[in-house]
Amino acid sequence: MGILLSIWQFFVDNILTKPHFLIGLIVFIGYALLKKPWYEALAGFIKATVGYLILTVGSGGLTSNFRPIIVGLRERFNLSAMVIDPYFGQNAVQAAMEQAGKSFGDVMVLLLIAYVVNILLVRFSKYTKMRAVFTTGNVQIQQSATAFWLLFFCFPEMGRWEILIVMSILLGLYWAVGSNLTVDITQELSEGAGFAIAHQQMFATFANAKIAEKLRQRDERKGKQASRRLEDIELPGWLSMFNENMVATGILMTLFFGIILLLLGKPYLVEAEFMAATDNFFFYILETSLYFAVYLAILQLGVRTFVGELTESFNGISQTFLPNSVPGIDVAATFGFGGQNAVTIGFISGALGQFLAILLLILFDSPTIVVAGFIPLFFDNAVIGVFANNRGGAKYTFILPFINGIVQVVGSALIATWVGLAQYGGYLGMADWATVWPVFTVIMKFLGIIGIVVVALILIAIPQIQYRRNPEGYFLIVEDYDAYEEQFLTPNDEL
Ligand code: ASC
Repeated sequence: MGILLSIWQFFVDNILTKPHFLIGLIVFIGYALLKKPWYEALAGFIKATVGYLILTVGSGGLTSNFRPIIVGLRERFNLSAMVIDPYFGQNAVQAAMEQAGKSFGDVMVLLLIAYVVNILLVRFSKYTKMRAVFTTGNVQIQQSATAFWLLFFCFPEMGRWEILIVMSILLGLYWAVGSNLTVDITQELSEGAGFAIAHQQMFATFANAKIAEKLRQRDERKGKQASRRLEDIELPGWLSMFNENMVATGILMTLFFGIILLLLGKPYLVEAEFMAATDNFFFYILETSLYFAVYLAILQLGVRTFVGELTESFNGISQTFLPNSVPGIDVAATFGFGGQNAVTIGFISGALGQFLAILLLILFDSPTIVVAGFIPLFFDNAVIGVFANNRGGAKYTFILPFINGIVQVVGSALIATWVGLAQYGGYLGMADWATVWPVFTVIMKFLGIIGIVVVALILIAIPQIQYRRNPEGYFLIVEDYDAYEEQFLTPNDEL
């Protein structure tokens, strides 16, 4: 047992929680199963790993550059507030567990069992109807931490093994069901690139994609001219510069971060070592803001580098071990598809929604004040923007992320206050953790053990309902996208 656990620990530390190696390994195995020569499998491994690392440089660059700026608002204005951000959330759970005298050492065991549950559910997709394997280990750890605390809050008396078993089942189900929810919309967005989303806003993304679609259909029924997608709108005159993603991002971010940086003020920025006293404030703002466009371009290059490899090689896995399945990968991969300006607009609309909600919390004297965190602000709202635009058109790219921004703040404030995490300064804050998980927590807190069964049954039922809506197309969309498109997508699905 000891040796097995050490091997597992090695695998978790070096591969499972490093999605670039996991995706590289999946590509290598996929090509090997397709009986490709070893050098092609090796080349695939390298391209996939490098591509994924490029994506990480992009998303990591965005995070490390812009997170301190957003969180700076808290320090600058001396707010004693809770930051909604996955890393702050994880630290808060760890601090809370220490205080409660609980050790979080079991998280690796939990990850193992939940991972196996996830794979088994997809292995038996014929019965479970779950078609996507979650591969984004970095967020799985954050989610395990928060879920652990939520469960501990509902069942403080539960023993170690019981907690581990219940959580593995619930988390394994959440990963498989959530990722499966995004299969169809992601396949349609990427025109069959063969992946789904495995992240922290899968339910929210699905819900917003469907809402956008329904609202567009309603507009059409009312005889209104349907709103076109951003990429199909040719802006006239000087506005035409916004047609180009890099220019649009550069200008919008300079305005957005310009305001925030002005609010922070040069003295604070110098004191907090963001800029040198000798730097010119205007050029500092311009350069900092333009870096947003730089990292976005890097991120999109990364997506282009690895997605093709993954699409092709995963056939090897879906023809053998995991029939009818696709890999669930980081949400940032969707930013390489659809209208590129949707990413930027989704982010800004979401930010406006969050800021409004935070203002309301302050005005209404909420016991918990929230500070926006960059990761929920950007990754959640950008993806909602991308799908709202893809399925509903330009109008909803502005509206839906704005609403989501409000939901993220209010949902996080409510749940974190209730379960006692707010006082530790952070909460995960991503859309599913401000909506779906709080609902699960309420169900379990009030129904006890029966609540666990209810949550599990809800999760198990979701893919069954999806399947029943289109039994012929359900697996076809992952097996053979072209055939699916021909059979099920009418020209009406084009905006
Ligand atoms: C998260 C998280 C990250 C980012 C990254 C986005 O939730 O913890 O580091 O989003 O996965 O690409």
